[in-house]
Amino acid sequence: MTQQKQHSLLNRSAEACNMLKKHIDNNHIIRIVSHNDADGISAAGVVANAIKEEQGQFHITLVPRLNMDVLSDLRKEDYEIFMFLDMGSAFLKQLNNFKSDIIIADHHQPEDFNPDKHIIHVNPHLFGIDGSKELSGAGSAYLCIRDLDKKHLAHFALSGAFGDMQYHNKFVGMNELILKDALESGILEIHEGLKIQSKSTEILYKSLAYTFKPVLPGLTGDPEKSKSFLEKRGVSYGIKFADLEGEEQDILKDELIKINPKIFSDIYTMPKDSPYLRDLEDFSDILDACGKSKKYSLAISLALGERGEALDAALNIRENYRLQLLKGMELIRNEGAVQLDNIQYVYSEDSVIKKIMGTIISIGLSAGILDSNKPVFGLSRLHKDIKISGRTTHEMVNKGVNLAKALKDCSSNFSGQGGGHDVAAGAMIPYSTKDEFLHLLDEQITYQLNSD
Ligand SMILES: [Mn+2]
Repeated sequence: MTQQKQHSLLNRSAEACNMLKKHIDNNHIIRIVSHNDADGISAAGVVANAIKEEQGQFHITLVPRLNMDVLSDLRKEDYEIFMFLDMGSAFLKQLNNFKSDIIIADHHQPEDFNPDKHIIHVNPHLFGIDGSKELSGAGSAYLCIRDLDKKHLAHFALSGAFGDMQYHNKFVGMNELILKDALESGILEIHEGLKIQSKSTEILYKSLAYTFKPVLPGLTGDPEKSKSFLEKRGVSYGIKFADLEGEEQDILKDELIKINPKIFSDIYTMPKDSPYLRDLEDFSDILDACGKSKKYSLAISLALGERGEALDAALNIRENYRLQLLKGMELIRNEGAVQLDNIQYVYSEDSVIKKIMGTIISIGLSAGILDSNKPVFGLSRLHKDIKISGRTTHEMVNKGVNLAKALKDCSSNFSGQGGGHDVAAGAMIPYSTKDEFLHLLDEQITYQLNSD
């Protein structure tokens, strides 16, 4: 059954690949529109690299979200083919009005609509495959170029999967199939080790504080605590992990495993890349930081293999981004979330926090700073609107929670819009409806928890 579903998805991707190849061969510029997070940038990267290798041309735009404004601008553009990556499945009706060919490679809940033949829609959900665990947007995008003999680009798909938190001790489903491609190509290797961030390039106590995936409760997001933790155990905190004596490395390993056993696990590396990008999770993080900081051309350059000055600039941006995350963690540590019956929320008008709200509440949940028994919503005020990011755990999803549905239904009541995944979703509503919206959302989640 699983194989059959995967087979159907691969067939659909092969159709997309044919369409893409036809346009490359006709010297058409491939118009790529993708999401500005690690997954979307990896998706754009995998497709752009493939097109480049086939001597084709492309034009990429990264956007924080697809909406009517973006769509109506794109519709005026004169391209023979558009590719929507890590987005598009929620806009099938609108895209159906485009005159050009379109490839959608997405993994979010699709709109219930059958588009015409000029659209090839690649999305795991269409074939009964879970798009929140088994395939990322970059994964869907990779499948669209896989038949061009591109296994050496498969690691981009996994970088996207890491970015979208699809890795939980292992890759499953389509991600696992893609992992096999990446290993076969020889670009990617796996070995066991401590999964602490930037461990060969960053001072140890900072490495620990910056370790968000997996989290180290008590240390993640807190440099001071990380420093004293190391000091107490007699581990040199002021040098890089890679420079510790073997004995100190062993002590640290034992102590960190006590905090979170998942910290010692498989590490995915690209041995030939720069030490800063060698660890695929670092690579994914750096792309994410560039995207969230709106340094789009830099993100794309990195994805296309540029290093040197581009890498230096990206590292600076990541450093800045990490400091912003620390600020966000401090906020939720100090102030917590506002509690309603079955939901909790964090509200901010801070210009820095607003931009990374989704990430902050995700980490807050996994680090145990926020109560994981209630879905959490991050509310960021943007002039007249509020952007909402919702996050919950797979345990809550098993109990009936579906954030994509709750946010979609509730926001449409207030002429907003929303959607995403059961475990992570987003919405936009008018600011004036904030309190009523939260009340309805609380009711909706309560309803989801009580019905089955
Ligand atoms: Mn994605």
